[in-house]
Amino acid sequence: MNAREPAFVSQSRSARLRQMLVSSELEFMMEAHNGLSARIVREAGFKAIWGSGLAISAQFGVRDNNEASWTQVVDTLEFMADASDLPILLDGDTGYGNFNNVRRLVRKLEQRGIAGVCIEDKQFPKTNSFINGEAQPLADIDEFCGKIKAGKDSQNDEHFSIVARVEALIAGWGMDEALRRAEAYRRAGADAILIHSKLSRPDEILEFAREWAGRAPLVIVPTKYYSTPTEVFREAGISTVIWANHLIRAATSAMQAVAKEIHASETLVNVEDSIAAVNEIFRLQDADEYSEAEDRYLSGGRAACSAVVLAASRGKGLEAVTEDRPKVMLPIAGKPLLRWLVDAFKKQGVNDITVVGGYRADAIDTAGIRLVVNEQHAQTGELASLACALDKLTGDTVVSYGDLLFRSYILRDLVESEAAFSVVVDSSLTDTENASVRDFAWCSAADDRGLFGNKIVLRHVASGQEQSSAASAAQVPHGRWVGLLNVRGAGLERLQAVMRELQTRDDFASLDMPALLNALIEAGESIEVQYVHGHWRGVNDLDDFRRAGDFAHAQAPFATAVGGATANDAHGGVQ
Ligand code: SPV
Ligand code: MG
Repeated sequence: MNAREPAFVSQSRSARLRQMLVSSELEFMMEAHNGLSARIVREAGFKAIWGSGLAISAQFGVRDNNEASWTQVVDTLEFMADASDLPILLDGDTGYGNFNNVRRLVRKLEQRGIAGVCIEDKQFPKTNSFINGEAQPLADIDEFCGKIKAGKDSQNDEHFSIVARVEALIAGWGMDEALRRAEAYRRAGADAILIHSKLSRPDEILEFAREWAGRAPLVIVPTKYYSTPTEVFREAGISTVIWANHLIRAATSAMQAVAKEIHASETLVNVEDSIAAVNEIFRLQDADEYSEAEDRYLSGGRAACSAVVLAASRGKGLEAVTEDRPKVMLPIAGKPLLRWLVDAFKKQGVNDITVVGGYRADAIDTAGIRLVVNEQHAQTGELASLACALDKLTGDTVVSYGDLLFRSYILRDLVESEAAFSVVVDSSLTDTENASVRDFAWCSAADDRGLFGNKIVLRHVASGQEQSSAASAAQVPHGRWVGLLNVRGAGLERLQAVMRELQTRDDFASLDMPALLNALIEAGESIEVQYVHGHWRGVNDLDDFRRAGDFAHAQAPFATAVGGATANDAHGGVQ
């Protein structure tokens, strides 16, 4: 049966291994020595993995003499079993001790999802069969049969397989001894016999197979007689061929060549195109699954939250201090304004941050952010900057002015809002005579603590010309939009659609963020209002800039203790 047939794949790993051993087809197992190689074996199409003792010890950098402890081997197998759903047949050397060690090994292997173990009739600690094989002492037959019986008696899973490996040909004891041992091991309960040879021709293996005459499945390891056509094994009635060490050898050659080249040339350019891309490593590690799980399980099941920070302006009234940097890079209490904002976002789990720079974008500190540049910043407004970042956004998004400082609860409450659109409005700012205040907001109701918890929506925000003529507005505003907009779920697509429409307008280049809010409202969107009363600052002029330091200090840990009574905000100090 083909490995990809559903009936085969739905079976347990041990059942699949057993089926391979008893099937009348010639089957193949490929060596793996860690999780990554186990994944690679599966992707290549193999149906089972050989957990090679040689390869596992080699990847640890130790000898194939039981220098790695059996628990270290079993831990490695666990990574392999996690990385690949293929059955794994462990090369269990001599069973790491006597019958009792075999019993414990079998139980531990079953617990870790390993399908079977192969044990060889040598003595612990063993040496690889290809290193002076004739000098290697064989196990006493009865003692080895006891190990097989003990292993079979201790397995809980009826399909777990024990393969008995006959080393008589390796040790030079002859064909009769090999056959005698194989028969004894079969009678002791072995599910298959591995007959090993170190000759470069398959003659003794084929003779053994003839004499054996199918009494139990035969497994071979043609490392030395590799030039034998595979058809010969098929015709000889072999059950399973193990390609025993070829991935560790392939990895070794590749690593040697690449290390040598990089050392000699002191550059990576000569190797980059001939080695796996970093993305290929991520793929083999199943990094995408992690990202999906993150969306499902982190942030209370919310999709990853991103932010766009509008930071293109030099800052009107701040020319004296923004010769060599944009407003967002002004130092406030020891760190740039933008860093305060970025840290505030990160604190709320908003890690994907796109900053739209413009004026002196080269001076923006890009650590932990993605910088995009509005090259037309001198001739365009906020929406043109937002448009530069629009295609970078996926999932829930906060759009923010770059010149904000705020108490952390303001952002926390905003990103926790379930509404497709929500904004923060400061109800302490309704004095339209104050020329330095912009973005006045009118809402469905005034801020009234009696209404706490009631849904209030945005009706309009002063935009463009209105910014300077708000004093003459018929109705007193309910507050000021602070420059934070949260877009959630399907809201993002709708915002992008409204943006596309605005982009067709002749005056798009001059539009500000309030124009977008108003366009959303006109398009029938409901924008939920979260009222605050102070607790934030915008940096709009030199006065703001000077006072921002006190506010920022108050946001730092233990600031009130150190900085004294500086926690008041700029707008009346309501705490
Ligand atoms: C192994 O892969 O560790 C084996 C097979 O035991 S061999 O190295 O050929 O003995
Ligand atoms: Mg081995």
